Amino acid sequence: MRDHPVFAVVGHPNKGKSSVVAALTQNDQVKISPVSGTTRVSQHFALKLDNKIVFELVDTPGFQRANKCLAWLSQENVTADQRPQRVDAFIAHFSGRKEFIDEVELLTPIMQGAGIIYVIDGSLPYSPEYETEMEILRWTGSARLALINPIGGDTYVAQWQQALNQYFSLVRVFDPLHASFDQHLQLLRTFGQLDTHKTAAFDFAIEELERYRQLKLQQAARIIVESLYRLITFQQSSSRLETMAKEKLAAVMPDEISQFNEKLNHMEREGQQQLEALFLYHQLEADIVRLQVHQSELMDASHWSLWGLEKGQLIMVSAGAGAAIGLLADAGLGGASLMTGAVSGGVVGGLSGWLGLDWLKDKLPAWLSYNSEKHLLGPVRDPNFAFVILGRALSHASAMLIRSHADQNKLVIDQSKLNVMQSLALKTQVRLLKQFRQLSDSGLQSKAADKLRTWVFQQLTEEV
Ligand SMILES: Nc1nc2c(ncn2[C@@H]2O[C@H](COP(=O)(O)OP(=O)(O)OP(=O)(O)O)[C@@H](O)[C@H]2O)c(=O)[nH]1
Ligand SMILES: [Mg+2]
Repeated sequence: MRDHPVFAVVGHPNKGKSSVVAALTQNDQVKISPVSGTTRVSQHFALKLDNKIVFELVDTPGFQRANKCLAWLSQENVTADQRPQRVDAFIAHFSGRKEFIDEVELLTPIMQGAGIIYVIDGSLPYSPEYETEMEILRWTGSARLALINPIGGDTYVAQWQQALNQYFSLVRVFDPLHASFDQHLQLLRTFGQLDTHKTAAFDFAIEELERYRQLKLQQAARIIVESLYRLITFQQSSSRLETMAKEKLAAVMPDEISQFNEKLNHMEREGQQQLEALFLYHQLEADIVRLQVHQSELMDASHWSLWGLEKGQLIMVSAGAGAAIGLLADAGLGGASLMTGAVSGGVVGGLSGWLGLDWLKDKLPAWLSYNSEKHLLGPVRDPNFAFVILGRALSHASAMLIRSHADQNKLVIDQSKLNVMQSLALKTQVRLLKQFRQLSDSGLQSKAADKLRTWVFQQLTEEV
């Protein structure tokens, strides 16, 4: 005997039934498509906490022959108390036959004890053809909730409410693609009202879901800071650089840089995927511009300003941190070690130009001799790099946090999020800058790492 509630999500074809199932059970593997008649058989999806099922939703095919079905049910004159048996007789009679294949599929879970969630589209006008479906559902005698899905807007919501109230004890508006986490919880509370034996169990489950959400956000902050650490400390050693004659290094550098970029992107994607798995996304395609550290300018200028801080801002931040000289030296070293053996006039021009200081040029010979002995590329010491990485991570995370599991599109990073690091208060930027440096020096066990995790957690909490 199961001790969790089960609800069958039913309705007309193509009204977002599967979308409701995907959103509420946080399962991106429910089949959803604009093609009517996508769901052909009933399929159970469970929401689990700690491997324990909280509730189950049954995704069902839409009604195809509601009129004929009701006509069959009404052939015999039965009193209201006998109607559920009549529905059972319908299932028994047509089971295994082609004639009412969809109706049999969708009515079976209901007659096995599932509550009913009836989904309609609130952007289309109400019409009496739905009365047949609602009447059949009434015949089952099961507890019934109607969900108005405002697929293309809420123009007809009020009209629908009037009609639905006559057939359903509870009527709610729920948009499976855009509902917030709180709206999910509210709806679950309504499920609890539908099944009065389970109200307390649902209230408990809702508390647990909220607690889990917090734990997951903390875990997300850990993943983001860990990924940040790996990226800002990443070094690529190259035997090729060791063995190759100095004169020939210039020829292999583009290839080395491109490998370096490959690895950076790979590491970043790994962090994103850990986060996606944490929030139960299994097949997310993220549309996010690639990280690119260039040989000539360290990084494409447009990407820099998109993800991190503007040039001017960074110089201000460095000065504010009281670390201007140290940072510039670091940036210089980073630039040189990245370009080991292949420093051209362009690089120096780009770097010192970017930092706005010509005196860097004078230091060049010293870095060269120092770094060319290390045969290493990276880590990218440029202080803006950490801002870029964290800005990207937060953008990815928040886009995912507000996403619905019913969403079929690529994960799109909201343009306004791109400037997340630029729009922080100068004080915060300065503090972060210090923490990035400490993180890269002292690692993930450091106080700075803790503080960064707390800050990232706060940012994520504000998103949801
Ligand atoms: N814009 C928008 N589109 C939605 C919403 N809900 C569902 N859709 C889209 O409507 C189409 C049908 O959604 P499904 O969830 O597959 O509908 P269904 O009722 O399960 O359809 P069948 O299985 O074919 O009966 C899909 O393209 C969804 O992305 C919504 O709230 N807003
Ligand atoms: Mg479907």
